[in-house]
Amino acid sequence: MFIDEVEIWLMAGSGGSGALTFRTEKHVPRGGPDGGDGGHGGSVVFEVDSNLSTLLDYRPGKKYRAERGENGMGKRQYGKNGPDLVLKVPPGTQVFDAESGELLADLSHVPQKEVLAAGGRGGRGNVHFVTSVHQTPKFAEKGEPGEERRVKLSLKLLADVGLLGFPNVGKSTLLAAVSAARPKIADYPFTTLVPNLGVVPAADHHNFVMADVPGLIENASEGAGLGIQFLKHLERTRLLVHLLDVSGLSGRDPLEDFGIINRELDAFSEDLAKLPQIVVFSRIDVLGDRTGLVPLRQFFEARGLEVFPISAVTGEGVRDLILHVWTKLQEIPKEVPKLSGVVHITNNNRADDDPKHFTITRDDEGVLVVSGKALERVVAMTDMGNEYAVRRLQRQLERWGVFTKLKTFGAQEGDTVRIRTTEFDYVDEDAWDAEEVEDDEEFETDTV
Ligand SMILES: Nc1nc2c(ncn2[C@@H]2O[C@H](COP(=O)(O)OP(=O)(O)OP(=O)(O)O)[C@@H](O)[C@H]2O)c(=O)[nH]1
Ligand SMILES: [Mg+2]
Repeated sequence: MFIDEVEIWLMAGSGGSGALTFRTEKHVPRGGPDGGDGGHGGSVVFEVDSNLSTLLDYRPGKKYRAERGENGMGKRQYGKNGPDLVLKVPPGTQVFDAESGELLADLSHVPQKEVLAAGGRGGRGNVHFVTSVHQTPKFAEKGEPGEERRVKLSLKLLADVGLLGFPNVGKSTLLAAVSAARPKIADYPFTTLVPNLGVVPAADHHNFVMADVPGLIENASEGAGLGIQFLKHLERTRLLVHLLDVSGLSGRDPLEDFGIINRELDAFSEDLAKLPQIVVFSRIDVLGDRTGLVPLRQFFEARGLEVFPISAVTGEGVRDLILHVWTKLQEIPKEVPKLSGVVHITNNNRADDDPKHFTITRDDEGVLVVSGKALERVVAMTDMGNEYAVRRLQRQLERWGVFTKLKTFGAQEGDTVRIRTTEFDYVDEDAWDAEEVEDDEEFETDTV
């Protein structure tokens, strides 16, 4: 068993901005605000797909982005929501926060979907900001940024298919021919001493995992050869590919080999003996005359076993075998590895939703950095190019105690304050124009 791991970025879509528009009608000289809301950004969602066996489709370091929401429009029209980005993963995939190492999700069963990066809320259009005092709000909200996080996907790779056979029949050669695995291959028995796993590309971008284990001989279940210590690897597979050397090079009788190995499987475990088998005649390129294979094939087919003659060296018959294995695998249910069963998605930036919870630090350059999830979100949703929106933000920051706390922290007139990517100069609160505060009364009532 080995572990398939990859680190990727998840970037949810931001919400679309709310619209800043006013009604224009023939007989109404100055219509009221009618800016609609932006659409919500798409989330990044993981979905379990039982046809997958590996995480090979994920490119390390790649950013997987969901689309943003459309902007709102006039006449109170909503922007369209951005579609979710659905990422398919094999059952048994665990998702960890790459920074903290915290387990975010166990994706174990079908159907299962988990949101791992939430899309941003759409910004509200100016219709939402009408108050008794201000009938014509000249600003709208920007969309909320989508959540971004770096995650590590981890999958304990279990083999779907096990290669079975006497030593030297060509098991490792077959694995090397159909996967990127590079097991040792040589013309003597027991070349393979430990199991090798390879990922085999099959049809339609799907793949499966194949295990090559050391060869078996008579009395392996009693310890002969390398014994049966590796059979437990085969026991967890769903299908066995049983290689028989029909070239005559080994001097062994394929029928006898078949019987011996199956008796060893029986002796090892009932579960292993019960697994479906596909019979492969290997090293057929060596045979000049193949008529001898006809009765042999009939023998197996009469027992309901399918036979595939191959040469892993020339490639003859190999693709047919792989496609057949893939078809078979789809008929055999996959047992899902037992995971911890916890599913705790801690994403939501809505979890810590109180803008009064923030911290202040001074960075190396003397900049006062105000951090707090909800607070930063409000700043991100403020259109800094719009003086009305900026004034509203000032009022909000004051209400949440940002300026008071900055003062307590030792902020001096002219200090740079940073919230998220927005910077402004600190102005002593007491110097504020009382009139302006009054003018902004409308904002006292609106909630975030
Ligand atoms: N001509 C021919 N030779 C093959 C073919 N497949 C394997 N061989 C040769 O057979 C020998 C044994 O191949 P391996 O793949 O190491 O056999 P194995 O079953 O993995 O053997 P162990 O690891 O010892 O159990 C090597 O010399 C291979 O080159 C084939 O299709 N045709
Ligand atoms: Mg080998």
